[in-house]
Amino acid sequence: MASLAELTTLQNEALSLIADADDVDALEAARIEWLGRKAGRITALLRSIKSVPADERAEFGEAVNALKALVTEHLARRQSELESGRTKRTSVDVTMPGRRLRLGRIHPIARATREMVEIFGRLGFACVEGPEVEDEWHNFVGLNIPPAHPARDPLDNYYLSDNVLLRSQTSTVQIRIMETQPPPVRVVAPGRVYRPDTVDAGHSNMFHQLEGLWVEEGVTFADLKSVLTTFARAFIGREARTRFLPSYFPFTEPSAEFYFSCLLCGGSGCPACKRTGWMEVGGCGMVDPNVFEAVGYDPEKVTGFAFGFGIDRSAMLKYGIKDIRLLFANDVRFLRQF
Ligand code: 2U9
Repeated sequence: MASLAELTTLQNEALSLIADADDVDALEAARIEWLGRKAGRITALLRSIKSVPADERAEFGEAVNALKALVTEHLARRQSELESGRTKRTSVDVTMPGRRLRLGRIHPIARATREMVEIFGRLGFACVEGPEVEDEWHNFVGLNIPPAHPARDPLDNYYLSDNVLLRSQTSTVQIRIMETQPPPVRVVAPGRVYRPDTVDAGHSNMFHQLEGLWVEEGVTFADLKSVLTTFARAFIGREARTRFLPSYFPFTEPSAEFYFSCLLCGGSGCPACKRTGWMEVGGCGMVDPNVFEAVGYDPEKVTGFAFGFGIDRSAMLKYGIKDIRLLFANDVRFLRQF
């Protein structure tokens, strides 16, 4: 006769065998081993009850029957687990729609830049890039910006050390191009620039510029107007118009500010253009002869025009973005809209 302690050991053995059965055949084998009618181990215990001494029989019989009930219950539970597992595996609904993939989006700045570069590409401009950490020569001296000029004020620039700063304009790239290759040159230089402005809805201390340069024999201000007007029509729409007002920059002479007819009202006047019908886009002009001298071009032989504007502002106008900080907040709820 098995003792009550032995019954507990048997119970553990039976239950772990059932739990380990990982298919219905293994489970059936476990059932036969423990509850088989002829040679089941619990069946044998049940048969042995009648030969237990009368004073222990009731307790022993109760324990064996409890063991049988427990093992039966575990067998049934494991059986249904295995069956439902099998059902899951075989019931793939091939007609269900696939899980939606979240595609990434092109950032509005990148999208505007690509579009601009593509338009200038059609006009024969190559796209060039240069370093964001620059020296004073490329950021100022080569561009005819003298030492005392307010643009060089240390408080208006991010100086990293004497003579080294984060570029405040992408003109540095055109200077580098002219230093390394002879005319003709027809390039646009998009990229990040840095100025310690106080950040608000319209200003960021890092923003994006696109500057263009065309240097060749016989290039005139008429070519400048033609290129920027063609660009405006491609970027805004066929009906776009341009306007040029006299201005001053150290690196161009003569210089102008250029305006596009308002993107939102088309020129009739609205709050966005302060009812003028025009939006100031950027600056431009004929490259100053001093700039040509600085890079070793002959100002008697070649002429050229240059222009520059903010990509961020153009993207904000085009896509209706009211706060420049949204462009740099990396918030997917905002970025997903583009
Ligand atoms: C070289 C020579 C001249 C590029 C130019 C501007 C005028 C200009 C600003 C407008 C708004 C930049 O985004 S902004 O802050 N740009 O006003 N840029 S002419 O002139 C050059 C460039 C390169 C070698």
